[in-house]
Amino acid sequence: SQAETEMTPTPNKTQAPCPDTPPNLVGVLHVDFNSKRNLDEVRKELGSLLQEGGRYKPPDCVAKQKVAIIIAFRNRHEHLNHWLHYLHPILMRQQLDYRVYIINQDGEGVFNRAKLMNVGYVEALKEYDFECFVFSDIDLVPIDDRNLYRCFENPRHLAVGMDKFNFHLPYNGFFGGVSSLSKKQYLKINGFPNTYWGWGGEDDDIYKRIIFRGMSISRPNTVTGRYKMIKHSRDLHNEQNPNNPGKLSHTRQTMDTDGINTLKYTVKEIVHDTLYTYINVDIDAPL
Ligand code: UD2
Ligand code: MN
Repeated sequence: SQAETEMTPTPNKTQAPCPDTPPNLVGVLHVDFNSKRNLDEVRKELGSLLQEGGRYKPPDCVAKQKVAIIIAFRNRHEHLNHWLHYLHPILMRQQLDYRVYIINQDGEGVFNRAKLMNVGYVEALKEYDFECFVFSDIDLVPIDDRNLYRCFENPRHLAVGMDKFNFHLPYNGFFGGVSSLSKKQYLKINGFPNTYWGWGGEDDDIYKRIIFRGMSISRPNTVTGRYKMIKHSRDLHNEQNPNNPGKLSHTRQTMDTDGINTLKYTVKEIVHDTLYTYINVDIDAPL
């Protein structure tokens, strides 16, 4: 009848899953930090392709994973502009359903990269059902878009070859720079430590947690895993902490009581910019 015809749903609009290998990757990229970029330029360039909050979904297929990109941040605006300019197009070509979180440490206290990453994990999950978390420094840009910002069978270390280390791993257990963990992998290690204030050690603690929980490290190959780091000096209030290396001999004991299960912080502001979600957070840092 007439009524039934009208009720018939429009032909199957369900999208197919995106292919295993994204079809539009280009491989080796040209990355250059010499020219300055400002945020408005990057907004003009990429804003129309993104949803508010620095969010993207492939338009014509269902992404393999929902990925939160989490960056610990304070006072690195020039780096942020470069990072956004280079990473958004790469992540789009990788056909991810992703969103970028800039976790800003409020105030002038001692910086704490790993604790900020924990905050990013919790806050991102309040917004969307992410299954994968990529934790990145703000100053690292991959020079090959085949280095997928996704999660794998094991926790992944993505920043395998950095220009500052002559494109080689500085040591076997190196886990710094950029890494990815699925929600399940992250919870298995009780997240990251909250107690590594200042520079150094937190990445090694995370590595140990992963090994102690019986997992291994997945890595891209040394060609795909190449990165450029924007040259910088050590920031104010992120001095190398001489107490951090010693803590590493206790990770096996401390990991159960220092992590996502003991995380405390206060969100002061959330801003949904076109290019990213900015979360300003008080993490009770010592001065
Ligand atoms: C190395 C590791 C990094 C981390 C750190 C020790 C590499 C490429 N990365 O980085 O993952 O393990 O050693 O803690 O080897 N940040 C700010 N504002 C600040 C201070 C830090 O935004 O005032 C953020 C920013 O995202 C930065 C990251 O923290 O990229 C790491 O700090 P860094 O770049 O000063 O340390 P670096 O390059 O030695
Ligand atoms: Mn750096």
